[in-house]
This record gives sequence, C-alpha cells and structure tokens, in this order.
Amino acid sequence: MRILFLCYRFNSLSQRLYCELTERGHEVSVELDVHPDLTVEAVELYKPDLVIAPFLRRKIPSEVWKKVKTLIIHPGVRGDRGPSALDWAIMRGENRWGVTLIEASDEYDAGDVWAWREFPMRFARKSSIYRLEVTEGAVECVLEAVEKFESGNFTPEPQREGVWNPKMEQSVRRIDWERDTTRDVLRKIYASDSQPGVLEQKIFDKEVLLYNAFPEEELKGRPGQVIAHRDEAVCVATTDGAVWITHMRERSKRSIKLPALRVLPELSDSVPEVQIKPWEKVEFKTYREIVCEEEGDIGFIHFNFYNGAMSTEQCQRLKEAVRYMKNRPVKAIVLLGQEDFFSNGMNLNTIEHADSPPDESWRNINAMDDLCEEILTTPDKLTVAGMQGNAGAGGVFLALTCDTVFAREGVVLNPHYKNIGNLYGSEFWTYTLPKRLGWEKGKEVMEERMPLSSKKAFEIGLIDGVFGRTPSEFREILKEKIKEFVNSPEFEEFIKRKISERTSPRWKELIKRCREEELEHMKLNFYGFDTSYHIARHYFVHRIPHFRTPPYLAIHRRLSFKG
Ligand code: COA
Ligand code: THG
Repeated sequence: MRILFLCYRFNSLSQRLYCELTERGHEVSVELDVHPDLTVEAVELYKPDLVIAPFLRRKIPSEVWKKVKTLIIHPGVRGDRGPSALDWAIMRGENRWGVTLIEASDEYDAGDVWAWREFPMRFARKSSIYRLEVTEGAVECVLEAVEKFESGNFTPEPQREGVWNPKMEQSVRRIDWERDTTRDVLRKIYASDSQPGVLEQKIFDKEVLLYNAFPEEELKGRPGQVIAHRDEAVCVATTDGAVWITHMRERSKRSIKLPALRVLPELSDSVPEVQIKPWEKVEFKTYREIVCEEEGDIGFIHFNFYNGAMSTEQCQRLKEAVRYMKNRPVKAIVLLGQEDFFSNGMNLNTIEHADSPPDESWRNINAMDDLCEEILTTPDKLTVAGMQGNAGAGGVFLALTCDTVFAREGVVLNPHYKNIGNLYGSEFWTYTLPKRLGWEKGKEVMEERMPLSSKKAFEIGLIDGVFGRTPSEFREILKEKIKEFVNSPEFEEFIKRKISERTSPRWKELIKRCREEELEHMKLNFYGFDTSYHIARHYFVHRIPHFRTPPYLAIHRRLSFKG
C-alpha cells in the first residue's frame, strides 16, 4: 500500500512505524505539518491509499480525511480525548493506560476507533512511557488497522462516550515545595518530560523549567532548598526527602535545555558537591549517572544520559568507568546505555551553549573518540553493546566499537551523520563499518538518511542479534547469551585472537590512522567555510519547526516522483 504520514516532527514513534511498514513492503512518504494547504497538496500529489498521523498537534483539514481514510494515533485509552493525554494520565495516577487509533473527524479525537491497546502504567517520565509502552502499542494498532483496511470489510466502532482533557497548563504542574512530597514532585516532573517541563519561579535566582527528576533517600533539607550537586544535576529537598533534577531551561525565548548546573552555575559554589563514583556500592535510592555492576564474570555499565546525548564531560566520566571495568577480573564488559536510548552521540545542546561551539564540538568529538578508543583497546575481555533503546549518529558507532552488538526488538537506529549538517563522522566508523559490512555496503548505510530497525540492521550484518520485547526481557536474554559464550570453549580462542590483534603494532597503526583521518574531516565540518553543521545544529537544538518537508522524507516532493 501507499501510506502517507502526517507528523509534526519525524519523531521516534513516526520512525518506528516507518520501519515497521516499509519493511512489510508498504511505501511510506512523510509530510511534516507545515501548513494545512501543504498537507492538502501532499495528499493530492501522493494519492495515498491511507493516511496515518503518528504525532500531530494540529487539525487535519477535512479535504484530507473526506478523501482518504485518515487514522490518528492517540496516546490514551478509548474515550480519552485532548492534547495532553499522557500528562493527565500520569497526574491522575492511572494504573492502566493505552493507545488508540482514531479516525480523523471534524472534532478532535472523536472519530471511530480502528484499534486500541492497553498496558499497565509505570511511574516514569512521560517521554519514557511514550517511547516504550505507547510506541509498542501503537505499532500493534497500526499493523492491525492496515490489515483491517486491506480486508475492505471492517467497520470501526464509534469512539466511546469519553472525557475531553484540555491542554495541561503550568498551574496544574506547579510544585508546592511546602506541601508536595517527593512522589508529588516526581509525578509533576514526570508528567512534563520531555515537554513542556515544570515551571519553577521561586526557589532559584531565575525562572526555569525543570526536567528529568530522580528520588533521593539520603540527603535532607528544608523543603525547596538546594542541598547538593552531582554530575551537573542539583538536589532539592522536599517535605519528606529530596529529588535530583538533572536538566533545566531558562524561561526565556531562545533558551535551550541544559544540565542544571549550566543554567545555574552559581550553585556549584553555594552548595556542596556530593560525588558518587560509578563503581561505589550504594544502598539507598539516589541519582546516579553512571553505574558499574558486576554479576559473576560480567561487568555491566549503565549510563543514564538524558536523551542519550553525551557531553564532553559525560564521555570522560564514561571512559573512566570503562577503564575501571577493564581492570576488574571480569571476562566481559557490557555497555547498556539507558532504557529509552542507548546513545545519540555528542551532545548538541551543550555544544550550542558553549562560548565557542566549534571548539566545543572539537572537544566533544575527541572525548567521544577517547571513549571509543578505550573500548577498542580492550585486548583481554569481550566487549558488548546492549542497545535497550534507540541510537543515532555517533551513538550507533560507539556501539560498533564493541566486539558484539545486540539490540532490543523495536529499537530504531540512525546509523549515519546525515541529518545534522552532513557531518563526516568519527567514532572510528571508518574502521568498524567496513569491517562489518565491507566498504560498498558500509557506504550505502552512511548515504541512507532514513531510520533502520534493529531487525533490518541484523539482517544486513550491522549488528549481531535482536531479541527481547521489553528492556528488562532484553537484559535477561543478553545476560544469558554472554554467560553462555564466556563459559564456552570458544571463548578462550576468541580472547587469544583478540589479544594478538589488539596488541599488534599494525592494528594500533590502523586505528590511529582511522581516527586521524576522520578528525581531519570533522575539523573541516567544525571550522571550515561550509557552515551547514552549525546551521543544522542550531535548528535542531532550538527545535525550530520545518518550513518545508525535505524530499528525503517526502517521496511525493521529489523531482523524480511521477505519481
Ligand atoms: N544532542 C542533544 N539532544 C539530543 C540529541 C543529541 N545528540 N539527540 C537527541 N536529542 C534529543 C532531542 O533534542 C529530543 O529532545 P527533547 O525531547 O528533550 O526536546 C530528544 O532527544 C528526542 O527527540 P524525539 O525523537 O523527537 O522525541 P521522542 O519522539 O522520542 O519523544 C515526546 C518526544 C515524548 C516528548 C513527544 O513526542 C510527546 O510529547 N509525545 C506525546 C504527545 C503526543 O503524541 N501527542 C499527540 C497529539 S494528542
Ligand atoms: N481530527 C482531525 N485532526 C486531528 C485530530 C482529529 N489532528 C490531530 C489531533 N486529532 C490529535 N489530537 C489533538 C487533540 C486536541 C488538540 C490537538 C490535538 C488541541 N489543540 C489545541 C487547539 O488547536 O486549540 C492546541 C493545543 C496545543 O497547543 O497543544 O486541543 O481527531 N481532523
């Protein structure tokens, strides 16, 4: 079938659905929501069999849905309506929630229901529920609806008599530090992550929006008082404990989301730094950016980087953790990232915020490469990347520096640097990619701009295995697989070969050359007279809406498109 996506942004859910449908033989073209007239034009040009809106905030013009069957993904249960569905579900503390595929109609979210799924609700960030439970449910709904649509004899059920929940205002999200418990504060910040954040006007010197909170069980203070900082996050006391807040944004136009201490640098002097090293054993709940964990012969490294973005300093801290693990008596080192994202490469927000973005880009890519090199130069242990969540750009190639790369089912990869101003890329991709795919196929992967499912990545040999429906299922299977291998007779032979390769002067020379050559190109991207990287980064970081749909997304807008 020919399917047209209408979306506000080509976000993670849209990308996942794109993969699922195209890999089943459908053709999918994407039109971003720029202007209703362009939406109507897209439908006229493309003449789709079906329109799907995975992530859309504006009303679809009736010219569209009167002509072509149009289905909208709503991140809520049947009967629920409105633009802040998940926010309200988290605030109300729903035990179960869901996702519903609704036919477009004149009235928002009131059309007939084509498919729906429900799931138990976790106490977690909105964006995490969206990227995991909602996304899995939405995929099932869409595949079911496509089948129903193709059968030609399905009649959808009318939307339930439901509730309209308006756009959630900041007044609902506001924290009352004198009253709210840790759980209340977490709920409010969870319900507002990744957008719009919780507006805080009282406890800091500036008005800020808060993002990404974690409970703290040890530190105490007067409610609303900032009591500590760690890894650029700040800890604020509540009525019954405290919370960590890792990210903030100044409440002003053109501000961007940053590590809390970069928004409030004065706090680094006025409150104590309470460090915890990744390898320390900690018995109470707190915020830990990087955690090293050992289970028998296997060392796991979790890195909980917000949005999978890795600043220079985070790369350095992660490298320190890898170095620690290399000196432990383990047979394997497993990089796990976090559940929503494995890694999205260097942190474009902290780069944008720096006094000199070119210099900071240079520091950040070198820190990424130092980390990658630390992994590559592990001669006597198996290294494994366990991608529980999505990865993009340098994050994919970070994973490829490991001997073995596994991903959860449903993970979406963007193994290229195209979408951020056509960067050449580094992270030793000129070593790892041809080694896995050969130069021809490797080049093809780098030239492609569209996302790739983990399943497809496995089929083409980019990664070594795909399993597990949920992050925890993935980790369980992963553990078993690694255990089996490190205790097998082949393991000794594998390590012998690895040591002889990774300690040989020829190999060392090879990766040195790869790094140097990649960085030569990157230097041009950062300092050369083609500024497309700086422009693309600026648009990305400031979340500036597209003013047209790029032809790589919109088949119907390509010169070659014949209809
Ligand atoms: N450096 C810095 N930041 C990076 C990065 C990098 N290298 N790589 C990725 N990121 C960030 C992006 O800037 C983005 O940040 P933000 O979400 O904090 O603004 C984030 O990583 C991932 O972006 P994206 O893939 O577009 O988001 P998502 O689809 O995974 O999730 C949601 C975004 C969940 C917040 C949003 O889609 C949402 O609110 N959805 C629910 C509401 C809904 O669907 N409504 C429909 C109408 S009822
Ligand atoms: N029918 C048609 N188009 C649609 C929907 C539909 N477009 C997408 C939409 N459903 C997804 N759901 C909603 C529900 C409510 C609102 C937006 C998307 C909403 N919007 C406010 C407004 O337009 O005034 C603005 C809110 C905001 O800024 O976030 O209330 O069923 N044809």
